[in-house]
Amino acid sequence: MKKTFLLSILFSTYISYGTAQELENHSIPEEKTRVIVITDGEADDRASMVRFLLSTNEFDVEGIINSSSQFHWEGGKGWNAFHPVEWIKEYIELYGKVYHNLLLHDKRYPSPEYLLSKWKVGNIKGNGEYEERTEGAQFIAKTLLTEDHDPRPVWIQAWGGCNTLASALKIIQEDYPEKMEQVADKMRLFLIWEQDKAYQEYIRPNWEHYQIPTIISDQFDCMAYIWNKVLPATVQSFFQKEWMTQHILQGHGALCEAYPNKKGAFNAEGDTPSFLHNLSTGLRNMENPGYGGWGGRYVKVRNNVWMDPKPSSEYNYPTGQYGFDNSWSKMMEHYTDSAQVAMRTRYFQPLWRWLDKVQLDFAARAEWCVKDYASANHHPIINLNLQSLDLNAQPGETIKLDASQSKDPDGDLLKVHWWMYPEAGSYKGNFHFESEHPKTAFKVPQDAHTGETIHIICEVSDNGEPALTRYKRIIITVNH
Ligand SMILES: [Ca+2]
Ligand SMILES: [Ca+2]
Repeated sequence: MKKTFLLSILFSTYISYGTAQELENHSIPEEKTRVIVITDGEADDRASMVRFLLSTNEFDVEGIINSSSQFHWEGGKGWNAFHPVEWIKEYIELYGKVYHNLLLHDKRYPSPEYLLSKWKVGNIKGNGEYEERTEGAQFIAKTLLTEDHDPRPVWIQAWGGCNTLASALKIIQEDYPEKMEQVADKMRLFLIWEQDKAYQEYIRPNWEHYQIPTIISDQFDCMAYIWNKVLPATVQSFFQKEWMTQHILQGHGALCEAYPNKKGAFNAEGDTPSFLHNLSTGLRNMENPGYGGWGGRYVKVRNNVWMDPKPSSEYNYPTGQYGFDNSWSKMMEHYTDSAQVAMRTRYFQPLWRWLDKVQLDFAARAEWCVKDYASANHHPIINLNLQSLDLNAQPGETIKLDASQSKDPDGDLLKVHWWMYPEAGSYKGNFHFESEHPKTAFKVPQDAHTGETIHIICEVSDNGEPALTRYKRIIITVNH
């Protein structure tokens, strides 16, 4: 974060910075996302938990619940073995060892005692078992039934099976049928595949008609065990041994040292996209799974259920359970033909396009475990010239865009990158927009039709180490 004259010449497109005093009126947003994690405790869940705990300054954690999955259950043998439930407690205790240092960087980090109070054991005794009223299921039910007048939804992330969630919803249906609609209004679901039969067997027939926003992800898989087969080489460098060892594993305190890795390299974090979706990056993806963000981009396939955009027209959405056995990712995993590999790379792009920034964000949080505020990096704060991020404009109209008043809490130099995200909007004309200037202008394409939307991303990165990025998304609706 040293700012030298030379640096400001080298980074001629960087803009000037604000001091910490100037930033008092630009403090980090207080509103956090309410989340419940349901995990089957696989090694990659334990890796995800390290990153999750380091991200809890942005969440109100309403539950961390052990569950089984089709892969792991209590009593399962070999690959199906179940990791003892106490691993969650152990990771929270490791978080406790770095908690006071994390507070130096964001006072919103929850105490380890608070997190432990949210840890409960759900349905773990079998693959897809959801009849038992376990403590974890009852805890989820109670959280969803509580009338706390909090308008924020509760995002439920299934890192494992849906059985504990199914059990919770069944309790609600049996004991409080009159509350089902109200509970459904409060819920958002992010499923990492359907990792057991419980979604199809119970949740879909009883709850899907309430139009609960539900993402069933397959593109997560590029962050799981196949990352070194399917990610582009430039992105892979952020997952290889050299990078991971330097930025996460060594010298970053007890929690990062316990990160399950593969001989110093990234192993897998298949479940991580479910909470990347809940980070307040500024991408507004929580408003609509079709907008795209750090947790990927999805399309609506039925009711309010969202799945991955098709790799090609030859792929069809599943009618039943979607998971390991019929996953598109698994079909494409072993492609070697160059056209097929290119298709696979495009398929995963909604997720990997952000992953360099995602890894740098992780690295900064790892530094927060051991460094004081002045020695570490913190996210820039984007200030735009606009009253609203939702604009109406006519074809040919010019919209002035200005991010030059953006600030950085560390006084870092900032670099602005504006770009149009065609897949996120409904305008499908052949039009490209990109700019590296803090002040620029966007001219609405002449062939845009009334009602079509155009998404413009303002991406601001600092020159701290590791560099951090935040975003704003402007959505233009075309009118005449
Ligand atoms: Ca898992
Ligand atoms: Ca910074």
